[in-house]
Amino acid sequence: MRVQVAIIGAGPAGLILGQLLHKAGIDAIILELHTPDYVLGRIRAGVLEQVAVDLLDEAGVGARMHAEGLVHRGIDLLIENRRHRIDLHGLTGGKTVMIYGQTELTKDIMEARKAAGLKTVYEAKEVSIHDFDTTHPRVRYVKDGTTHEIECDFIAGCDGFHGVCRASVPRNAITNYERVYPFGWLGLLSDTPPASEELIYVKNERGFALCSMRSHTRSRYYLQVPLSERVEHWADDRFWEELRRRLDPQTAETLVTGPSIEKSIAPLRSFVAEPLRFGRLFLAGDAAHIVPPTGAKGLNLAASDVRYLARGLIDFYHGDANGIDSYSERCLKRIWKAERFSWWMTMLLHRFPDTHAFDQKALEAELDYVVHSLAARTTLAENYVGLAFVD
Ligand code: RFL
Ligand code: PHB
Repeated sequence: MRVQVAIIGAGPAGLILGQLLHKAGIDAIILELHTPDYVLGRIRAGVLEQVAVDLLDEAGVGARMHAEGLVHRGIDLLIENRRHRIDLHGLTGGKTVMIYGQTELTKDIMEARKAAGLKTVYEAKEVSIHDFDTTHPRVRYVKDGTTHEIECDFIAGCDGFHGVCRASVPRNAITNYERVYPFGWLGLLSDTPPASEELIYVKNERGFALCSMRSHTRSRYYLQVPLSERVEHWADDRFWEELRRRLDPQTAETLVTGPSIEKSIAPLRSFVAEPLRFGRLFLAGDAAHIVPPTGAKGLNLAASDVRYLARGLIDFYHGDANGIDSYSERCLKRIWKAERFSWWMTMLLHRFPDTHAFDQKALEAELDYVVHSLAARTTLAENYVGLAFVD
């Protein structure tokens, strides 16, 4: 088989890229290791920046998001039992974020692909990529015991942090920057009304917590836990009790609890691979970088990477290679700003096991500064809603 672009991975990066290329008349195939149900079963992101919302509109898959998503104009920081609102809308000249689950977004794009008859191979095993240092790359995979080969012009590595694409690049051609944090997030999803109208980011001496949501009837909560914790040790009652202890009395009092639909622990990590292009192979999304979820940037960065990549590929097929030549550099500028913000939010709001007494005091001062300074709140808001594209 021959296609113009072979996309590896049907997460948000691969699916959005597939849709943008389809709109431009570029022939692409998506190869995904897992089944559609497995992909849809992963409960992940919930917050979309305005630029991601715009991109989904551009890709023609924004209708249900606008109908069912929740537009949020602010977030709360809960520090020492006091809630401080960050007025995202007021501080950014009218920008907002959209609450819409990654699961729903993924479902919308999967359905759009199906309706348009686009090629997706689920349960594509043993994917391997070849000759991407030439103009004739190839991709091989096994489906139902049979080996298949695809010839293409480009390979888009959208296969997440543990994928095969980044791992196929010669070690001396890539530099990895990494920071691992000494804790994880224990997440719980439940069909209960959210604790508050807007998200609450909680700084507490027992550890960080986050009250988020998927709709007016479905909540998502997170607790900072040590890396040694196991999800089996967290019965729902224990989770709710610990969450209440990290909340202010009023929020704890009105918190509606119920059985969990999903519960999982995710470790926190910051990671960037440089560069993002190796001949005819491009890395995008979690395949190229990871942010701790505190800044809600992972999915949004995946969207902004594929925005650059789709534009670059479209220009290439119109005779202009500038976009793909500058892909890595332009993406990395935006990636590092989101990495910085996510790292900063993480440092500010979590409890670190061995913080030096001086650093602890300095962090407390910084937090006080953030909630009381208009300049600091404006900086937080500008980054949270997503930095504008410079081009
Ligand atoms: P994905 O979603 O990991 O998709 C990669 C796909 O590639 C497939 N794959 C392969 N396919 C073929 N062959 C192989 N060898 C393959 N290896 C892997 C995988 O099965 C998968 O389907 O990466 P992508 O598309 O780059 O998307 C990235 C986002 O999923 C991720 O950044 C976000 O979920 C991060 N994130 C958040 N981001 C936000 O913008 N806002 C949020 O509020 C937010 N909250 C979160 C999050 C991530 C979390 N976890 C669990 C890490 C909250 C959490 C708890
Ligand atoms: C979520 O709803 O899953 C979520 C929201 C905000 C974050 C991280 C995760 O910063």
